[in-house]
Amino acid sequence: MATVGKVIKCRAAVAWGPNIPLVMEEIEVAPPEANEIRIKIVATAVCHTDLYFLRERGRGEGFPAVLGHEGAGIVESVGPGVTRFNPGDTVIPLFVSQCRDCRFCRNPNTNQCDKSWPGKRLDVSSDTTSRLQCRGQTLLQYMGTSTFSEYTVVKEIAAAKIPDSAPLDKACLLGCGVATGYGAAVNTAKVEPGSTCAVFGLGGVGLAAVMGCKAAGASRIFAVDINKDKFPKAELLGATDFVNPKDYDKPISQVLAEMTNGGVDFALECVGSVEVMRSALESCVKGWGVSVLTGYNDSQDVSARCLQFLAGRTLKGSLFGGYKSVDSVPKLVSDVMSGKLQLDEFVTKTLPLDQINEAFDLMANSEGIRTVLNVLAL
Ligand code: CXF
Ligand code: ZN
Repeated sequence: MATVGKVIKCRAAVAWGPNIPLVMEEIEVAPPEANEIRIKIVATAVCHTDLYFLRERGRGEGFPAVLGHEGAGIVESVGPGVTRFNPGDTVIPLFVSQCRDCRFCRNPNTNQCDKSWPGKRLDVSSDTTSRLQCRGQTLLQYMGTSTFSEYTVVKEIAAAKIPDSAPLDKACLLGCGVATGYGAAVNTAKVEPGSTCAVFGLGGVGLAAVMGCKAAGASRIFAVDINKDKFPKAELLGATDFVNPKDYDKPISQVLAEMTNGGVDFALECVGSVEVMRSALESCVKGWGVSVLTGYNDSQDVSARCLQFLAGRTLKGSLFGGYKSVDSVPKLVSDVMSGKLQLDEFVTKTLPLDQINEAFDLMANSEGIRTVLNVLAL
């Protein structure tokens, strides 16, 4: 390849600061350094965390940056020491890495790789360096992935190799939303056959959680959302009951308790609201109810009465659906290719990368589930 070892000039959507639209810019992408790979992005989608970081977080740090963490593409070149990839491989960049070597990778019960982009900060790749530059400034590599660009560089431990024949315009959703929700149900909650579940929030993560509850054999899946227009898709993916908190003048936990003889076995919070996290916990049945939060908010604390826990409820968190990323994403892709996992319903709009601000507006207005951006670099 003519570009190997050279700086690539390409187009990317740059976030120059909070609460201002992204700007399509020409950026420079340096060659991959040791144990890194440079990827030509083919498709990428906007996740709510991108929107949260840009518009809702309310702090000025972490800019300029290239956002984006639901992407898929082709390896353009590899840095020294790379053993897992060759140029031409089809890959999904991963914001949770899997080095296979650290204490956490060696433990079968967690996916919290110690070499991962640190969960504490949303603004930098894990070693705080960046291969992206624009107008003489370094662009932070958001979540270590920066997929809103024609080219990006990631660590080799932060990419999953997938079949060349995978449909990248859908498989990119496995980089976050679908894996997060589906895995929260099957891996973290460990939903049981015949159980009752409630899924709070019917965006991409929530719908995937509904799919996970169904796949795990739940007998009743309550879909909870303040927007009733979200219910038909939830039904299509397996929800059996629909609850709009706006229709009731009592806490939704009480409504669910009355509908389920005391509360659901499993509750999944897929909104990122601390109030909803508390409701989800309180909606679980005493004795054994498990509540899993997938949403994110770094400015407010989650609170709950001690008695909720003393009565036998458990509150858990799930990052990337608890999946050991490098090992699991190829399996999820093969589930998509065999028809076991349905992604079509999640893609509600397709746009070129340069219309990315429209995709952010759609997400902000809760219109549709995922906008997939086609990245059309030569
Ligand atoms: C995020 C939530 C905030 C931490 C990183 C992962 N989940 C999905 O976008
Ligand atoms: Zn995400």
